[in-house]
Order: sequence, then structure tokens, then C-alpha cells
Amino acid sequence: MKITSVESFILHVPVTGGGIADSTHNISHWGVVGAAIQVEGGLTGYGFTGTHAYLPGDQLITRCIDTCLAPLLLGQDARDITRLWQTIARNPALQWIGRAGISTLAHAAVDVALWDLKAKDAGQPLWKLLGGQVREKVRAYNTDIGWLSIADDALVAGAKSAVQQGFTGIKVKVGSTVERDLRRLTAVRHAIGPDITLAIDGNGKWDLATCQRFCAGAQGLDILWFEEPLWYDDVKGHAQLARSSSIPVALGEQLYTTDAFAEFFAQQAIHWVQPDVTRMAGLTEVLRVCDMANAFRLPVAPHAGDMSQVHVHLSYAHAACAVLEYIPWIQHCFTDPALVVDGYFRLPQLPGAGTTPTVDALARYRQPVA
Ligand code: 0YR
Ligand code: MG
Repeated sequence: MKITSVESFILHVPVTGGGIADSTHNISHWGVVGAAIQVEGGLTGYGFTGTHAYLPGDQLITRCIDTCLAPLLLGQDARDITRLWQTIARNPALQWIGRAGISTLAHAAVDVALWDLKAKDAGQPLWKLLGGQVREKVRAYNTDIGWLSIADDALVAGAKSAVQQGFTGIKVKVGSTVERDLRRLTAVRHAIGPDITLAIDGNGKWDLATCQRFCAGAQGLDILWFEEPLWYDDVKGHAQLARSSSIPVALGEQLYTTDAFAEFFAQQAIHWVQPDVTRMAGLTEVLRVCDMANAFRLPVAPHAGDMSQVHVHLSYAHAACAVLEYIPWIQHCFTDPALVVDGYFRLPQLPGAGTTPTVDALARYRQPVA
């Protein structure tokens, strides 16, 4: 499986309702920034990272793929996934300019493309290649009803309608004011009843004192987890919050390395583990985090199911995975989309990682790589 070409691409796909906001971001499009890797014989693997569709930034990632990573891959055997991961992640020149950041996002796209190739070559969906189905169903929780930009009435209506559609879990964004967020969550909990799981996501906005005040007020709401309550890299802050509140702490969507997760594990600063193959250096690195979570007896809830596609395969095949996020913005862009039926992710069917874009998506959403 000799690699004959590596080509980058950028897609900008509109999000729900023309635009959404969480506590820290306000976006209209999702960026699918990726690589198509072809091998002798013509088989092509696809992988991508996710961005907020900031074109100059996206073009730094594609330039990294084309000029830094492609030369390390051309002529190599695509089946040597771990060796190639090491070649890129431990390349002396590359690691000097970024052990995290653009280089990792570019690496994510490439690593996933190699997994896609390996599964296609085997004629199997990735979950099969990862060792097979360890659970019958992967439960989805709906984040798309819970944006901070959604007005109170619409939030409650959306939560109810998600439950009617079969979702057994939802997530609501917080990080405006403690009073407003508690009011919204109380209304939502009342509307959905006690049996639906309710998680919240602060996207790193508040400081420790605000989080503690919020958690004291949220005691009766049966919150499944408080996600990214504090700044993403703040290990000791999350450890303090985890000790001082009974609401479990979730995080990981903004962590780039296994080392970063290891520090949160060691300091008991995390309860729910949320790695992302589009943020870390691909599935190769996320598998290490999932294994580590397993050893610490912590559940994994990978970030954004349909927005990585790969997380659906991972969640079917890895023992540590418990539940998976649903944000349907880009699912229509793939040939084997990560669909949710009656609140559960459909088992992927086609050979590969589910990352092959449709011809239509490539034509409709494509942006210039430079
Ligand atoms: C929008 N999911 C998240 C989106 C979402 C973010 O910035 O990227 O809210 O990915 O936190 O858990
Ligand atoms: Mg989040």
C-alpha cells in the first residue's frame, strides 16, 4: 500500500439555523479541513480535522499537510500507521514548531486517513478492524438543542422535541450568568422529567469561584456532568472543583496530547473523558487515551460524534466509551453518515472510517486551500 499522493481540502458547511453560540464562540459554518491519501492501485483514504471555518487558519493547516506532512508520507506503506504516527509526531523539525496546535490538527487529518485506508483495504467498517462490536447500541445525547444563543422558550421546546424524537440525553450550554443559566436549566429539567440525562457545557468561560457558586445552585438538577467548567489547561482548578462539588467534571475536547490527559488523571481533575480524533493526533493517539481511561475506570464520552464520524466506530468498539455527542451539522457530507435513529447511533456499514465525503459535499462546500 505505497502512498502515491496526499492532497488537502477545505469544506465550509453551514451550521444549524444560520449560526450558533456557546460561551466562547459564535459561528456560522463548520470547517472540515482534511487530507485525501491515495495508494498504489487507486484506493483513497480520507481524514479531517474540525475548525470554526476561519479560512486563513484553515489554510495554515492545509499548508502544513501539503508541505510538511506529505513529504514524510509519500512512498511509505500506508499500513504502517503507528510507525508513520511516530515519524510525524517525533519529527525533530516539526515538534520544534509545535507539539500542539496546527501541526496536531494536520496530523489528525492524516492519521485518520490512514485508518480509513486500512479499513477500506480490509473491506471492513473501522469498528470491525478495531476488534468488533463491544456494545449493542451507542447512546446519543443531543447538544444541538442547547446552544447559549437559543432563547429560553425555544430551549425548552427543543429539549422536549428531542425527547419526543427518542433522545434519552441532552446537553445545555452555560457560561452566561449563573442566574440566567440556573433559570434555563431548571425549566429544562422540569420539561424533560427525571429520566433524561442532562449535561452542561461551559466551554471554559468561568473562573473557579463562579463555577462553585453555580454548582451550589445546581444541586437539585441532577446534572450528569459539567463540561469544560474552567480554562482548558487548568489542571489544578479542575481538581479543586472536582473535590468541592458533587457534579462530575468532563473535559478533553481541547486537549492535544496523551500527556495532557495523563496530568488530569493523575490529579483526579476529570470524571468524564472527552478526547477528539480531530483535535489530538488522530485515532492512534485517542486510542491511547481511551485505554488509559479504562485503566482509571473512567467513562469516555468522545467529543462530537457525527462531526468526526470516527467516534461512532470508536464508541462501538472500545470498552471505555459510554455515550456520544450529537451535533448533526456535517453528517450529510459523508457517504456513510453518522445517523441517529431513536436516540442511538446507527452501526456504520461501509468499509472505512466513515470519513469519505460525498461528491456533492466536495463540490458544494469547497474552499481554496491557498
Ligand atoms: C462550537 N461540544 C462543544 C462548538 C462544541 C462547541 O464552538 O465547537 O460548542 O464543539 O463544545 O461539546
Ligand atoms: Mg464541549
